[in-house]
Amino acid sequence: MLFIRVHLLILLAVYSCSLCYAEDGSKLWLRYKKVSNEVAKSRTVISHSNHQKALLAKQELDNFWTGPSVELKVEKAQEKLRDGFTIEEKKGKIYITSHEPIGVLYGAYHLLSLQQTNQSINGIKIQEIPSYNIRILNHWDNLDRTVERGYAGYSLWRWEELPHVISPRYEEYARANASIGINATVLNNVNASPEILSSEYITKVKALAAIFRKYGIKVYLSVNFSSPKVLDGLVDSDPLRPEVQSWWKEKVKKIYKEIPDFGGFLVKANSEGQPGPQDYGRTHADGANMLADAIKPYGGVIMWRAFVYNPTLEDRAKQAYLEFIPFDGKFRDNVIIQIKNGPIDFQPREPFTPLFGAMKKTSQMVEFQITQEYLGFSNHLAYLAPLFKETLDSDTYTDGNGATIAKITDGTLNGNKKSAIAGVANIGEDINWTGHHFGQANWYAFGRLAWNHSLSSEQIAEEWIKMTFTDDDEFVLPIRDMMLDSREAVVNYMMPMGLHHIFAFDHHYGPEPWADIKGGRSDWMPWYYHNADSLGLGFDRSPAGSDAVSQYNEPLRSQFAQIESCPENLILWFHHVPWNYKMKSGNTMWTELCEHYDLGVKQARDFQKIWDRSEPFVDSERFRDVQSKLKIQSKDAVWWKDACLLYFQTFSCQPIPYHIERPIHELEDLKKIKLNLKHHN
Ligand code: BDP
Repeated sequence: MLFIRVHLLILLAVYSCSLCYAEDGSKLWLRYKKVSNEVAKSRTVISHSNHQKALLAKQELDNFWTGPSVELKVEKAQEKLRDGFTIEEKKGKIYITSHEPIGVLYGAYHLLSLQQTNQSINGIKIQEIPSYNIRILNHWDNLDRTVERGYAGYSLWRWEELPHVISPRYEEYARANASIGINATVLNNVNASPEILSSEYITKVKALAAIFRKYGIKVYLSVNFSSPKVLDGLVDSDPLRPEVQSWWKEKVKKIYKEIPDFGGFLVKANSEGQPGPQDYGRTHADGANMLADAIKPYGGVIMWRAFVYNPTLEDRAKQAYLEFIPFDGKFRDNVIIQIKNGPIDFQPREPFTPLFGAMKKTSQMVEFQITQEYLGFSNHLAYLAPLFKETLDSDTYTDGNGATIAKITDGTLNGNKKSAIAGVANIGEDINWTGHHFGQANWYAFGRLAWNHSLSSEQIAEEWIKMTFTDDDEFVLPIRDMMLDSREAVVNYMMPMGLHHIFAFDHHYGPEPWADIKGGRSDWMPWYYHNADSLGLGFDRSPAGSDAVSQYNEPLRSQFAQIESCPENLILWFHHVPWNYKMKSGNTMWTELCEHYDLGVKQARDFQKIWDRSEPFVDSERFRDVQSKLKIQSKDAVWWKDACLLYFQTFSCQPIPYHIERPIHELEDLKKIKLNLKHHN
């Protein structure tokens, strides 16, 4: 008996130790340590509000805050703070104040992040008001738990067990989001199954909403425009037919009965084979407004996506603009048009979508892709804050200078009642949530920028590194610089100088600039985008070509239209550039292209060196995980470089300059690579 007990004790000790020390990434940036009894006794945390969220804030501070006493207040008079907060230190005490209970929770997490990043709170006096009202993740999760463009395992939502079994990860997910201010989530894929609106699924959604509510997160759903027809056998789903309108009204009523704070719908209509109002000769405005009217009485929002294009003769990059501009001012005030950052599709680099700023009487929001569909899945380290910022800081020149996308979408310029920003999530069931440990940084960065779009990529990276690993400068600084370089490295070894969409067909992993699938849509073929021929490379979008440049305001229009003034990092996006065109560096376009690919490979190898050098600062589990991913990234970078240079060389007919690393692959071998990766939708 005694033997068994001792044995059990040892087992327990080993188990609990491994729990305290296991660094598997499951804790994300929330690696707070529980305070000792002594610390807990040395200070008080008082909440003047009994609201559940304020009490949750108190609980988090009780558990983890090691500083002086704190008082939490929710004050009616502080309306301008909205769900933001102030933190003030006066005479050795800290006061966190908000207008909303959730603001107090945000304030508590902010305070804890100051502690985790070792910042002084003496005399602190800060005020934080979020840039956007709705800070939303879009999950592309299917009801069978596969995740479209997801690279971190199956969906977190265990639909088959809901509503009866509640995974502890639902609350962990909500807490992580709340800690960075994310306050909304779309649970299911934009390629939506009508089933999500069935009573059975609404009950499941209700169970998730109940958990998320504690953390201030509202639930939204993607809806299939044909739901009335498919779910309930209506003859069609024509938005102008009264039966269809009543169907949606009833559906919305049922949802709100179960989930009174339901957020609204996200809709992908008439795009990539999804149904929509155009199936009945109606317009995007007809469709969006019909849903908006149904949901309006409950305060709900319709996020209507502008990602629409068809295989027509018109340049795909121009289509969203052409489709939506005629409806400017025709959308209800609870419709927000959700626009991808670039006019094609989440490429490593695109210019911004010209629709931003062009629709002056319509609320607009940006959609970023956090999941790395086009940036090496969860195998490549690519810190995306610089990509997000590049878009947000772009000046659209609508009505003069300073009309950045940040200001257009946050309501500063057009007084949107509800401003929003969306990120397609990279989260799955993997123990570390995002597949690659550094993928967590992109979830974090999206949340931080949604909260405050003026934060710098550097600052966000530093915060994240300190919270996720260690605050030792010897680690923080090189890792921060590696992160800051990483997106550009991916651009270099995949698609420099404005090249785009030369990925392997369908799954989008690896290069396939030569792909030409018989019977496939031309606008899904790489040649449509790179246009390589004996004269040069790139898509002519100047007035002599597709004239996509005309969708931009001056001075951008002329700047992009003239090859001499076009930014060189987008030159192949806007121009068909001769192989021997003289670049600003003095190189020919061909040599410059070779140098970019070569640089990308070198950068990926440098990341390996930086990481290996940092071994003493990282737990072995995460060290090895990242190390092995960086090996894949370096190999892939060489694969990309060889594939693209050898293929484009068949058109340029020029040697690869001698200062460039020699290819180690044969083009014919690379062409044979067919990865068996499934793309689920
Ligand atoms: C593309 C993806 C596709 C998505 C689509 C979308 O390849 O899987 O369904 O975007 O955003 O990037 O609707």
